[in-house]
Amino acid sequence: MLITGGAGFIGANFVHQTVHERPEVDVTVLDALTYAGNADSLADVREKITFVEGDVADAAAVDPLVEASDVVVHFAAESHNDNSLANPWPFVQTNLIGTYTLLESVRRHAVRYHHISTDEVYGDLELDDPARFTESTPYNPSSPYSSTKAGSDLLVRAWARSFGVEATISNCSNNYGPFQHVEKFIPRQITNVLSGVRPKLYGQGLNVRDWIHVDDHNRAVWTILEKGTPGETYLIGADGEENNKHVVELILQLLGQDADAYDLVTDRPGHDMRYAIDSTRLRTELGWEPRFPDFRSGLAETIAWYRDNEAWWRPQKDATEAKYAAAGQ
Ligand code: NAD
Ligand code: TDX
Repeated sequence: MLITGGAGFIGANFVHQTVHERPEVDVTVLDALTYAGNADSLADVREKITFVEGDVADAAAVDPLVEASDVVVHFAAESHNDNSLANPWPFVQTNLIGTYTLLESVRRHAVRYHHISTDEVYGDLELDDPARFTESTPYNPSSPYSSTKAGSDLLVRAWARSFGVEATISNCSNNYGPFQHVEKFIPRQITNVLSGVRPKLYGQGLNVRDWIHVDDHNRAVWTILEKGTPGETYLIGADGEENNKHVVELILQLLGQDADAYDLVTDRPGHDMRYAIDSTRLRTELGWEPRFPDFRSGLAETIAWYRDNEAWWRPQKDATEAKYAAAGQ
């Protein structure tokens, strides 16, 4: 199995899960180790996998690795919306050209491909809209990040239909858990509080995200690999809708602080209001169920991980906060 982006947040958790629960799988990770990739995230499985430092958009690096694999799971991406607003180019390069490069290679070698994507391709919902995203919701992305992810999904659909590439796609909601970069909402606020700094909420904090534990996402990916139908798309979500203000209040409470000890800061331009996933298809057709349905206890476990692993996140923290400070966030 070739896992791209295996030194990032979700990819590293997928590598751990695979090594621990499926020791028969021979894992190779391809990762460019951008600012978001961290080889330390793989330290305790390093001897059980092959690690290759390289770019998914580099056909010469990709092709022999794909040729040697039975299946490719493609996590590698530029993943942060705020960065995509400051400089969209790496998003076009990695998310579009990188996916194109992998697709051409899996086509050439007839290798099974799974594409990791996001619910953000569907745009956003109003707070009072009872609708949730399904596999048939039209694409309507808002940001450079989500538009390049949407474009990459469409490349996969076209390569499956036109060239018969054996590909599946999953679109998942917001993940939380260990090894997530401190630029992202939940780790940023946890590590702020652990550093004696007040959490920062964009706008009024009313935007809603549909949270899922990263291990539940990754078990769903394995379910799709084993039981999914090539050419199909599956939405992954665990009914975890929460507004940002409530998440910050919960983090403060769990860390023994006053629930209102946060700051409101400049909003994200074009900020999507609400995401919500209807994962009925994955549950009924493939039999997947989340193992972390309780957000509060999953969050408490995640807080404990950041408390216990300061050596992992501390080196990223100052540079990340300097970027936010320059943007008034
Ligand atoms: P991340 O930013 O933590 O990790 C991305 C990884 O990809 C890093 O290790 C980085 O070094 C690597 N990478 C970046 N550019 C590369 C390139 N050109 N070549 C090789 N490697 C490269 O991201 P994440 O949060 O783990 O997201 C992983 C995937 O899941 C992405 O495709 C993302 O769109 C998708 N996704 C994320 C979420 C979420 O909540 N984080 C939700 C749904 C879907
Ligand atoms: O400091 C902050 N304050 C704040 O209020 C940060 C960093 C974020 N926010 C808000 C913005 C969003 O409403 O919190 C919410 C979550 O923000 P992010 O962690 O940046 O995630 P989001 O933009 O929702 O995108 C995430 O989920 C879908 C991932 O980063 C994507 O890769 C994934 O596709």
